Amino acid sequence: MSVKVFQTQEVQDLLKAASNVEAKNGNARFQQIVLRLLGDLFKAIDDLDITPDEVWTGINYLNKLGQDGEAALLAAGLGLEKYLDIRMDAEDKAIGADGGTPRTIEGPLYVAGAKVHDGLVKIDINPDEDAGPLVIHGTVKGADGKPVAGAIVECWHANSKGFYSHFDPTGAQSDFNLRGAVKTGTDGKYEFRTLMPVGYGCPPHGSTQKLLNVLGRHGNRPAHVHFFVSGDGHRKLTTQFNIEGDPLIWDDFAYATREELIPPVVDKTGGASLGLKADAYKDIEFNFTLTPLVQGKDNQLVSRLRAAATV
Ligand code: MBD
Ligand code: FE
Repeated sequence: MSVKVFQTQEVQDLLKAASNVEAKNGNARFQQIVLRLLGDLFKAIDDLDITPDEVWTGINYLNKLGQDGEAALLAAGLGLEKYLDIRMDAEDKAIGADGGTPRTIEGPLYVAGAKVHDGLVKIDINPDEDAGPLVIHGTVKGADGKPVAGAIVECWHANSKGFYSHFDPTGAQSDFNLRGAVKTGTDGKYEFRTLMPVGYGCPPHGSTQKLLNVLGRHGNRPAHVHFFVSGDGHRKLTTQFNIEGDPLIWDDFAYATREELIPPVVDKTGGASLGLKADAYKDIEFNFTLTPLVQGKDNQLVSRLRAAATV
């Protein structure tokens, strides 16, 4: 179709009516956003001459995406979650709130409710033949470089199949396997004794992978470990590190890799005395630098639906 209708009065009136922007009732912010997003969609349909068949393909896709419970996974895969980070980074820079450990996306697989241990916890509950022992440790510091006492470090990661507990399609993992939380003492130190993760892959027959296939993209992440780090007077940090040497390190389908978040992996011995499953183990030291509250507030706290469980 070569005709364009977007700018017509009829279509502009339709957008105003559908979003109800001129009404006294309803949520004004919501109306504004719906007007804009719906308008952008209408305009794209006009500009690109998106056919009715294509529109219905999209509508049906959304139904399937929700059925699969993959909307947040798709948000990561389409770079939307990364985009929110880019915006927060820019805001931090503009107000001088930068300088801490870089943030990177949370992803959709956090589970709230892990028991908080003092300083150190072993988080591998289930045996995993294909995973070797890994110790992750470091210090939580403030912007002044001093240790933060009473900081909470939460960590979660995948097993040797790339599956996370609570979301494992094989049902093989116990609740909170490879998930944990520790509270730092006056030295600011934390430690997780665990097993080496492998990168995650999107469910091969899910809606996210289906869309990625059409785009000619893969749906895999390099091996990584997620963290939330919080402490009194500091903003809560959401970050991850990648496991050095993973071939996908700069080819993450969720775009979470950052130069500063690839710590060295060091070979060590003495694991037996630490209660690890082998004497030889991998050691990763990763220190966190938190940033202070902005005018007394945590301006980077993100509210989103999260899974939760009890221990
Ligand atoms: C993950 O483990 C993850 O971290 C992200 C961002 C998306 C899917 C799975
Ligand atoms: Fe992850």
